[in-house]
Amino acid sequence: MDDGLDDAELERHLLQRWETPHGVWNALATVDHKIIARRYLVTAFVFLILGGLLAVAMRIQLAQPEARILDPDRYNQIFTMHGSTMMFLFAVPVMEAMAIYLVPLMVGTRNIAFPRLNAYSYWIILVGGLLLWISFALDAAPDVGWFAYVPLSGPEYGSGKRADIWAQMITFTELSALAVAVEIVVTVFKQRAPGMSLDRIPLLVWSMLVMAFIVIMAMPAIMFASSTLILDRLVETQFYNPAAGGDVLLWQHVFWFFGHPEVYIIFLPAAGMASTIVATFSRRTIFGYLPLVMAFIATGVLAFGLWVHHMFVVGLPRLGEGFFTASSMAIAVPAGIQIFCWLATLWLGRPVFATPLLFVIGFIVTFVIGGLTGVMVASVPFDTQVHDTYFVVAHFHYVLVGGAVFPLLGAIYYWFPKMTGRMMSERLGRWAFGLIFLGFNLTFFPMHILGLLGMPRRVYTYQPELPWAGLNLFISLSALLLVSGFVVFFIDVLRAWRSGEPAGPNPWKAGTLEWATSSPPPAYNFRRIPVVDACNPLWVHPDELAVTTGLRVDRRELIASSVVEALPQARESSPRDSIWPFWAAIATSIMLIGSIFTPWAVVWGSIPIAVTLIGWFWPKGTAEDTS
Ligand code: HEM
Ligand SMILES: [Cu+2]
Repeated sequence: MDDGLDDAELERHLLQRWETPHGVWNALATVDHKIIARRYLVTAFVFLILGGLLAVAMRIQLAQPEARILDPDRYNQIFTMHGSTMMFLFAVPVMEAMAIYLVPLMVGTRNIAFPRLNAYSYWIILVGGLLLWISFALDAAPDVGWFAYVPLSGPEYGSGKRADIWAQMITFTELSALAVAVEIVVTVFKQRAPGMSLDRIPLLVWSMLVMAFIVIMAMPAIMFASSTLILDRLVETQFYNPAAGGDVLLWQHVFWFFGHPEVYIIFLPAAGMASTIVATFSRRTIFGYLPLVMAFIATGVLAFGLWVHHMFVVGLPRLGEGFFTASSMAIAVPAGIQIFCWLATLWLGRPVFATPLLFVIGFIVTFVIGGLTGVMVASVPFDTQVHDTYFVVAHFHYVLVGGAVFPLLGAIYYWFPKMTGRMMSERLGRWAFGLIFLGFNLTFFPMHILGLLGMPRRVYTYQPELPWAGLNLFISLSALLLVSGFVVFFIDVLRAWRSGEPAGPNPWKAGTLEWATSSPPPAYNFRRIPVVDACNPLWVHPDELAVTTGLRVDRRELIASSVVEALPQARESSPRDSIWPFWAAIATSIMLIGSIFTPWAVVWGSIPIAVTLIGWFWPKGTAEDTS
């Protein structure tokens, strides 16, 4: 028990239980949520860089009419790789990574729920990303767009193994996302520090919780889509073949039933980050905590009622058009509530315009523009006009980059000191923000005009007679400005990681629990689990938080608490490190990659998976197993 121990002794015991020892083997076996989240973050940012380089390649090709730098086939692969990488290997995983790092700290617990599943989920997404990028290196990357419409991706037109690789990459990412979502839900519902009742949960945690529920509801649809696609291609099922009673529109329905909520999987965590940063730098509690939580939940529910707006040009019944236009516009209501609450918080507070807040303000501006064009394309006649043009490319980059990348960069500036113990530079941060904000708008705003001038998306070149050349050159030059902003950001990250100013536990004087422990936090997160009596416990008790005692120190243990009131219910053991999730991920990967080539891989490949799962769950007689 930890009751009688003084701080130093307690720390020694806890480290012995929780710390990941040195060595490659131990690194592969670790289940520490912070280490796994760091891996996720680094991996996701590597994919952002790779996806960004592809964007640069497209912009070089499009800078002039009739350029011959990329041939049409390469260009098809590149825009598919760019979209798929950004959506599946950067945006979703990066939000999951932030959840894996921050949620356990913000709710005041020692590790995430199901930590071995967490380790497994990382290896799975890593292999999925490698699969996609190795196929690109071999000139066999998917070329069917990030939504892989049939029949283009079906057995008749999709050549080679390209579409299969896309479909199986999707399987990897959805598997890992589902695993993380379950971990988040259980961590938030069952592992909150005593006293953190539902109305005291930090807003970021709320947003991650809603995100996790969206993942759980949306991913099965894309799982169905990618699996049936590969079945059609590999064993000649006829899901998408109208001649045999299949239906091509079925693909669009199941894809977008996932694809639209996907946008909110990315946006809601970003809204949580914005809420946190706005409150901290306004030096006051957030204005409208309850409306914000309600808006998050409403967004999560409405997200499932508007997928058909991606399909307006397939010819819908009049009633369907009206319904999906109305539901698409309705989502602007919770978005408006959020923006109102953030502005009110800034207005009523004493805002300090540090880099994280600058990124959030950039986010609000950009996201509002993206929302306005969103309301425009929600109208069927307008959408029919601009469908598949650069207007749409402009719209979704405003919501994706404005709505997710900007707040994410703000969040990195904000939580970097917690993760590494070092501060990033305010001066470089301002430069990065200025260049990225300006570069982004100069790059993407003119795309609206190009779209209205009729330039279609996904074309590898265009004729000089068309009135598009000047704008395209301008856009490509502006993209360089945007890229230079990212370069400044990454330089600052690397510089700060090695030699930034030491941060101390709470450099921003923030109010939530992750700032109640050292930076970076120790392996066990908190010496003693804090007791919470407010939304921002560190603002109410700046000197010392009340803590619980009574957890064992001779094994990994944490507090399980009730869902609503967070009353402590039980001492729960938390799994120790294990190499088996790694082997299970390797076995799963062999099965999934094998099934691109032969259906028998599913049969034979399930045997090694079963073996690794037996190893994973076999009782080892440790204290954690027997409690
Ligand atoms: C960093 C600067 C970026 C630039 C310069 C850029 C540029 C482009 C361009 C030019 C296209 C259209 C290609 C075409 O239709 O021929 C495109 C498509 C796309 N981009 Fe980006 N992009 C950037 C960042 C992002 C980010 C951060 C995301 C997501 C989080 C993203 C998601 C997409 C998607 C989903 C597509 C559609 C791909 C498809 O048509 O299948 N982009 N991008
Ligand atoms: Cu949508």
